[in-house]
Amino acid sequence: MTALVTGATSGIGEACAERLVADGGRVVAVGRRTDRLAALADRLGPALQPMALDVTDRPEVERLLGALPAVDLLVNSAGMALGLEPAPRASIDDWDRMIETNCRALVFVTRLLLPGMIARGRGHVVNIGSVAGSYPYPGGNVYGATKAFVRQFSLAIRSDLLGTPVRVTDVEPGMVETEFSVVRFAGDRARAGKVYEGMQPLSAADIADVVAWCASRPPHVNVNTVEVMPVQQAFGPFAVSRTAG
Ligand code: NDP
Ligand code: 8X3
Repeated sequence: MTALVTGATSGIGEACAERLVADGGRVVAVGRRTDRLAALADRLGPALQPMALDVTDRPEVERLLGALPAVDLLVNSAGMALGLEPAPRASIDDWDRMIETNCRALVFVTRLLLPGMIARGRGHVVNIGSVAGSYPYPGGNVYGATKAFVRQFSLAIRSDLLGTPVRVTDVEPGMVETEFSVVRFAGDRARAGKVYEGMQPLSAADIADVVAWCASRPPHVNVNTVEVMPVQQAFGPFAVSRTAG
């Protein structure tokens, strides 16, 4: 089994790479930070092939993925939230980067790998969506919308792939302690740490466990969507404004 894991230099993608190698697979690990990729390769040995790549660089994505050997499992984990500002004050550049990474890059990478999977009669795409794609929260505006896109794209390509053995799954986590909040808050580790203070978030390994479970079902089983939260996270009531306007 050969997997391509994007976002493998940190968090959920890194944990997926570790888990898939531990389970006996080979992993092509994609990320921009070459020092992280080198450390991962040192740690996981020859089963891990590092691939320094910015998934938003479409010509590079086409060049490098076009030269790949057969990929059986694609885990699209590269992604981010940037900022938590309400829409009228949010950075348009941040919005642009989220859309570019979480949506455009994800669909291009997927599109490039699907024909090979179909031709070989074997393949599985696991996208890392988010509960933010189903449940809106203040400041989650474009981030949540990108994850709703990932959810719908995942379901939609299931329709397109009917009649082929290729499987598609959207794994939608709640709070997972990774570098996610550090990135969201532009490197402010103190603010990021507060997100998980006083509660037990999911770990990246918890999500890797879900991904590994989805990927190891018998070939006739497609897990469409998995939503998973920490026990200490749930839903809020509708917000109601009682001021005029
Ligand atoms: P991390 O910040 O720890 O990891 C993000 C990964 O994405 C890094 O490896 C980063 O690598 C990679 N990445 C970002 N941009 C690019 C790019 N342009 N090209 C290649 N790689 C890129 O966060 P998580 O592991 O938590 O996030 C992984 C996914 O999980 C994201 O899609 C996120 O939205 C989703 N998610 C996270 C949740 C959480 O609470 N943590 C909950 C729900 C979903 P590098 O910088 O080296 O390129
Ligand atoms: C990350 C989960 O709730 O921080 O996608 O948006 S949340």
